[in-house]
Amino acid sequence: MGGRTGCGGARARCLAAATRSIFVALLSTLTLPVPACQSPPEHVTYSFPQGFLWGASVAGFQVDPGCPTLDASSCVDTRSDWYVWVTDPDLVADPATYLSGEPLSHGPGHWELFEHDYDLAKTELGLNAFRLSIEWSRIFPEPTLGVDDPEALAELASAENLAHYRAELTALRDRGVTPLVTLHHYTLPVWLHDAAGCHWDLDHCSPRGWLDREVIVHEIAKYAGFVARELGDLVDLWATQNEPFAVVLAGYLRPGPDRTNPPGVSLAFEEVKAVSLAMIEAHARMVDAVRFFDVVDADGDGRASQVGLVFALTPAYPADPGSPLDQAAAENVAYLYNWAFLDAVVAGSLDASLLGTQTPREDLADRMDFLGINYYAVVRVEGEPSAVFPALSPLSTFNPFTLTVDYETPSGIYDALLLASLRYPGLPLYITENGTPDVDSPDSQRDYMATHLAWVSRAWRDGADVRGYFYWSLLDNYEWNHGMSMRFGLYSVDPLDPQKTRVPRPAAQDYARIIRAGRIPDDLAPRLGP
Ligand code: IFM
Repeated sequence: MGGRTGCGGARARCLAAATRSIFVALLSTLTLPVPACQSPPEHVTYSFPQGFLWGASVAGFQVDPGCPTLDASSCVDTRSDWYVWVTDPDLVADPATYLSGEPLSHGPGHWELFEHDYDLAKTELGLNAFRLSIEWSRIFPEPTLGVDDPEALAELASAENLAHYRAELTALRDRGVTPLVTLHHYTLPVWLHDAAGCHWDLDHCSPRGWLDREVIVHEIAKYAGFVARELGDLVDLWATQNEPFAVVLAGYLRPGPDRTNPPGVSLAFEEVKAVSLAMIEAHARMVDAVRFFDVVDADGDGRASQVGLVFALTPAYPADPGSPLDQAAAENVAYLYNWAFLDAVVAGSLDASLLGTQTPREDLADRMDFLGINYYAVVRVEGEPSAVFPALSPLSTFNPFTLTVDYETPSGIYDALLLASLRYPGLPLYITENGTPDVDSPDSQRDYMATHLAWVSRAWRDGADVRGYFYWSLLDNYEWNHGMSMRFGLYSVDPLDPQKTRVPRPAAQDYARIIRAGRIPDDLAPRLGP
């Protein structure tokens, strides 16, 4: 196993670069002008804190379909906007949606095979935690509009699907695996979002998803509270939303080949900011609802619930570290892509117009018990002398459409953890996703995992309160608009295999060894380059 890029082989230089990056970060509104070195020092024993959560992550829409024997009517949820998005022939035919057209039946069928998957998770990998999502449209296939009383909501809920989730969560608990439940992982019920109608004609479509701000904030809080009431005896760790910024960016600002979320439109900046604000408010109201309704301490730690948000935290570096324009632009990217949203949900400091000035909002503050960080990439930024899109923000002194996204910088996970620690002291952190689709080149997934984990360990040693790591993903799954063409699984699943057999990749064995040892065994530990 080798680190992908070395840092000159000098331990002192590595440490100096890391330390410098932290202090410069602190002094410059918490962005990183200089990337930390690429490989951790060789001598470090990569260990992890006591009680560390070792997990893997999945999302319902991505893993549930494709059941070997169950009828598609129970295996596939046809009531979500994403179902419409990936199956509507006109949407699939529109090049602007970048949809693969892959049938959902090619998915790994976790809805049916969950007991088997949790056996693998426990007995083969040794996981003590697992992140899954509950699908809103499975709980409430029909509208809940105008119904606020929990007993009346219970009448509307799908008893069958609630029983299914209870069985899944019980299967985890029975195996001694702590569930972390995401309540909103991209999908909305069709009765709140007409994905096709809004893609073709946003002005006249109905319902309008995140654009119907008051409706959606109210309804998602009701849904979150209902799930917490029904399943809170099995769950203590809740994430309100997954990667809200991706919903805003790929759904409402700039859908593109990398990701399109429904409705896949490019709105005026004012409307984009309104969507972002809706998601911020939704988070706060969901937290209130979960805290109110989850009254059972499932794991006996004295707390019935801990509620956080999962965010793709992206460190930003100047393309030319010596250029003041690039440095300023990198700070602005860090603010607009990360902190503007996170400051609102963590501290209740809201900058709704993205002017760079924040106003306290009491009803948003103190709504984060932890931050889930999804780490995949860093960005490198070239600066402009003035705002490229003043109507978006005076801070847009960079072109958001031509940023260089770099997926090959494992030290970015360290920077993400340290930056979050410095900005939000005392807030527990989890890596809720980290993984690579590059699974079939020899050792790349193994290399990826060991190197990123080494940096997580290093971040912990340097003071980050990181409490768990969830690999993305347990299984090959339906990667949104890409279908099954991007595979992230520790277990491969052939989309055309009628049995959907799970076959471990070599990284699965590595992960099991790391978990068993509670550290990265020496033969797996990344080495410095020449
Ligand atoms: O598959 C996705 C997941 O749903 C959200 N985070 C990124 C993953 C890989 O693209």
